[in-house]
Amino acid sequence: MLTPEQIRQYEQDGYVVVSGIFTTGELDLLEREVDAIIERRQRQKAKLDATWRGDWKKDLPPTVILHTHDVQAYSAAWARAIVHERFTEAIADVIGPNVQLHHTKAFIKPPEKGSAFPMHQDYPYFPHARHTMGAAIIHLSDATEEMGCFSVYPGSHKLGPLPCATPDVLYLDPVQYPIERAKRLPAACGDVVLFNYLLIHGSDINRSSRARKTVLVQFRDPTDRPTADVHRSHAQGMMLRGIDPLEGRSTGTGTLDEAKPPKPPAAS
Ligand SMILES: O=C(O)CCC(=O)C(=O)O
Repeated sequence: MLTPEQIRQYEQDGYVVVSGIFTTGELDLLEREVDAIIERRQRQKAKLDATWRGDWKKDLPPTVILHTHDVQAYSAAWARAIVHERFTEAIADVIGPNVQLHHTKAFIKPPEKGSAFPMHQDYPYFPHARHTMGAAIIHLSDATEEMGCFSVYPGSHKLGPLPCATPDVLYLDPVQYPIERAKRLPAACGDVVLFNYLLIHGSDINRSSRARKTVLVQFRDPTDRPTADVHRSHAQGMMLRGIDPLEGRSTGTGTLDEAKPPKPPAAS
């Protein structure tokens, strides 16, 4: 699926933008399904705003971002999308043949007031030993600079884990890593951004008149061990492509239990 140049870019820069994975028909359906999930969850009074807390936004206007985890739990179309042949082939091209689900989340940045994300690494939220963890952002709308497109510090994954500005909300010092210095990655509907979880990334406010819609699929090599028992999610450990050579025994969190010996028959 990916060219050697795209694979090299993922290794060198920590991210790559891939086009042509999903058809227009597939994208239309997936967008409708995300809208419907969010509407149903709003009717159920679920708490959907995912705007990050913290001082980083003290000079910004009030904003909101609609969000839900676990799209594959709510929609069969999304369950099919995360095992899509070309989608998982692109991920396999950057982490190897076996691709395991960690979690999914949908984001809708509403027009004019869609929240920014402070610059951060995903690593401290779910640290792993070999750093194979990455994410695929599937764009269900265009994402221009004005719409608060995804933004990165290219090559920053090579810095390794960095200290966070606060102990509870795990973003980086906004003076050292301002969003203004990040490279903007404007995207068209259908583009998929693959990036390593050590890459410094974030995004600006959606100031446009259109909603920015994305679904993020977090993935890993199944033999990469979590180093902390954190961030369990629906269907975590499910294989999206290939096999788990260790049958769930290596990953520790959220995957299959160690095989247990059969219970002895009850005494008669
Ligand atoms: O969608 C974005 O702009 C950023 C999302 C993000 O950084 C995250 O969920 O960790």
